[in-house]
Amino acid sequence: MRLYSSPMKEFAISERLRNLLCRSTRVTVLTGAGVSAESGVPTFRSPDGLWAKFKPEELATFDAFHRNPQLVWEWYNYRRRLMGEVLPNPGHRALAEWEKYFVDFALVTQNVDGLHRQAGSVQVYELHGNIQKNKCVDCGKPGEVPDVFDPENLPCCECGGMLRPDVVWFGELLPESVIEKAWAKTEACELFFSIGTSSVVQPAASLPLVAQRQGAYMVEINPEETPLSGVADEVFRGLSGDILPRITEYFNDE
Ligand code: BJW
Ligand code: ZN
Repeated sequence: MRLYSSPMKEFAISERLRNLLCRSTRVTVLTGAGVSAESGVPTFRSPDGLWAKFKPEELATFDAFHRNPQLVWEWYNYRRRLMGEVLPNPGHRALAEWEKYFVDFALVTQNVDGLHRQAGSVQVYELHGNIQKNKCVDCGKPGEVPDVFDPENLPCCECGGMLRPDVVWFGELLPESVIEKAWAKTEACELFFSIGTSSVVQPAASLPLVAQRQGAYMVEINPEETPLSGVADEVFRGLSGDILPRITEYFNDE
């Protein structure tokens, strides 16, 4: 495994990756919260991340919502407002460029913030949903919630069921068609990047290993070591907003 750290005076990538960037057609990228960190969106598991202040079992499970929907709605409204105010960073913008460059490019994200689309990415597989959307707990239909939150009057669907944020909580299945397509793009790719994720939440954490098992060259970008680091074919130890635009400079622009 090759390891590069950043910031560095001379940015270097392996000959193998340089060649793959020029001749690969099928490239799949998995992103996590770290990609949005430079936009000001808190990550989950960093020392100052969300799970250092809030308990996932009180906020990110269906049981938690069932027990205390007001609390869960307040937390999501707070994060919606925050995510509504931030902008894509150079990492998001670089990945939007990658989609135009590679013939068959898939961007699989665990992020619910919508920043990849905002940066111009089109083919985005949102594994854990989208925080700006809602769905009914009974019929599953999408629904709108009022701008002003009234804790005494929680938002409901036309069928009478409660509305909830359209995100995937612990213990819930990922949207079937999304994970199926993401899995297929992972199995078929020649080059796979795992970027800004702690690689602990399943089934997303399996994707880089699936790609590698199918013969893809697997690259990690993360300032910290993760369970993936030891098995990745190449690791860039740095910030995605710094590393991704530098990798783009190696694309064949003939
Ligand atoms: C930078 C950076 C910069 C910083 N540049 N990098 C036991 C064993 C195995 C599995 C399980 C188990 N018990 C239960 C499970 C299943 C569970 C799971 O995996 N749990 C593990 C935690 C143990 N998974 C599920 O429940 C999933 N469903 C499922 O498996 O269904 C089948 C099933 C059902 C029932 C039982 C068992 C199986 C669903 C998972 C849903 C995850 N939902 C959340 C919340 C989404 C909504 C919301 O936002 O509110 O998704 S949790 C949270 O974690 C969020 C994220 O998408 C997800 C992943 O986090 P991510 O993106 O990796 O962020 P961080 O913070 O962890 O890491 C950030 C990284 O960035 C760090 O490494 C930094 O170093 C780095 N970084 N700045 C680049 N500038
Ligand atoms: Zn309904």
